[in-house]
Amino acid sequence: MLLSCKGIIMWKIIVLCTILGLAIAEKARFNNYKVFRIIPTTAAQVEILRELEEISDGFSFWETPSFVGRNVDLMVAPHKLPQFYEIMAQIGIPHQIHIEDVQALIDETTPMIRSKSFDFTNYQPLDKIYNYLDELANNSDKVNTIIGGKTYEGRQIKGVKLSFKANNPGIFIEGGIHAREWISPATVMYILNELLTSNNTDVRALAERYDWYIFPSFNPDGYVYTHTTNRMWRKTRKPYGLICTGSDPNRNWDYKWMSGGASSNPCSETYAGSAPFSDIETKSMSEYIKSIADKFDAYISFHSYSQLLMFPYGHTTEHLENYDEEYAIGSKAIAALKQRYGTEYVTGNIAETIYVASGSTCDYIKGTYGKRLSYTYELRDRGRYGFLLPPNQIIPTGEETLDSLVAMFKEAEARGFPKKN
Ligand code: 0X9
Ligand code: ZN
Repeated sequence: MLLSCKGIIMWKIIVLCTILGLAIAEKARFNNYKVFRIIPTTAAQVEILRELEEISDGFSFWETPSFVGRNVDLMVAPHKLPQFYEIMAQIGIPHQIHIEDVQALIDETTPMIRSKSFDFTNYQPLDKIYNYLDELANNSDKVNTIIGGKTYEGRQIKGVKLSFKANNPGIFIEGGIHAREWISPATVMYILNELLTSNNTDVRALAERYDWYIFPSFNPDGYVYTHTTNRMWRKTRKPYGLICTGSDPNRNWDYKWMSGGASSNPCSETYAGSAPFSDIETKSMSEYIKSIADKFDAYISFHSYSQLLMFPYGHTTEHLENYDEEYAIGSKAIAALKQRYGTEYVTGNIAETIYVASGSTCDYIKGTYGKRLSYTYELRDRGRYGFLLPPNQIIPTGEETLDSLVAMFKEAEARGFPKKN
C-alpha cells in the first residue's frame, strides 16, 4: 500500500515535471541574442540593411532601416553573429552592441511573482487588464465596457467608454496593436485610470470635457502570445500559409494599403496581410470605429519605442493641409512631456520622422474620416531597453505622456478644436 502510494506520488511528480518541462521548452528563449545599433551613413548601406530584412532566420529588426543617419536596431541570433560581423566589416557601417543578452533583459523585465490585483508596478497579462476594465465599469457609472471587435483566436477586443457628461466631443485611444510593445497597453491603462481618478485640475478638465473611447489592446492574441510563448512577437496570430503566422495589424488597414513600407511576404514583420482588412482584428475594429465615427474628433495610437510623436501621412512625405497645425500642437505636447523627467521627443510627419509605412490606423483615420487630429506616439525609450522597458518606468512614462496630452488638447482648443477647421 505504502509502496503504491509512493509510486503514485513519483508518477505524479514525473507527469508534473514533464508538463512543466514542456511548458518551459515551449517558450522561445533569446540566450545570447544581441541587439546592435547601426547608423547607416550612405544610401547604399541602408539598401544592404533592407536586404537583411528579407532574411527572417536569425535577424530581426527592432528599428527598421529608413534613411541615412537614423538608427537601425537589429537583433542577431548567436548562430548569425559571424555572418553579421562579416557584413558589417565588408560595408563598414558604424555599429555598436546595444543589448548584450536579450534573454537576460527579458528575465529582468518580466515579473515572476505578480501581485493579485491590477497595479502599475508590473506589466499585466490580458486577463488582468480586462478584469480591471470590468471592475472600473462595475464601480463607476462614468465607465462602460465596449466590445469593439474580435480576434482570430476568439478573444474580445475590449475597451471602455469614459464619459462624464452627455454630448461631449470624443477622443479615441488605441494601444497594443503591436504585441511586444508592452509599455503601450500599460500607458493606456495608466491614462484611463488618471482620467477617472486624478485630482489634478488640468487632468480633471481634460477628462470631463471629452468622451473617451479607450482600447488598451488592439491585438489581444499577439499580446497573450508574448506572455506565453514569444516575448518578441509583433503581429497577429492568424496563420498565413503553412509556415508563417500573422500580419502586421498596423499595415492591414484599408487606406493606401501596400503603398510603401509594408511587405507582401507573410514571414515579414511588416506583412500587410493578404488583402486590406484580411485580419479579423482590423476588420472588426474598423466596423466599430465606423459605427462611432461621428462621435470622436481625435485619434491617438500608442506604440514603442523611439520617443516620437507623429502625425499622418505614413505613405507619403507630402504635407497635409493641416501639417502646420499638427506640428505646432505636437511641439507643445512634447515640450510639456519633457518638463517632468527631461524625456526628449521629436514630432513630425510619419514618413519624414520615422519611415514610409502604409496601412496604419493613424493614416486610415485621417484618410477615411478626415479627423482633424490623428497622432501616433512611439513611447520610451530611445533604445537602451527598446521593447524591454523595465516595469519601473511604467508610471513615469504614464505621467509624462498624460502631461503631453493635457498640453496637446489645451493647444488644440486654443486653435478652435474640436470644431472642424
Ligand atoms: O511601424 C510601425 O507601425 C510603427 N512603428 S513601430 O516600431 N512601433 O512598429 C510606426 C507607425 C507610424 N504610423 C504610420 N506608419 N502611419
Ligand atoms: Zn508599434
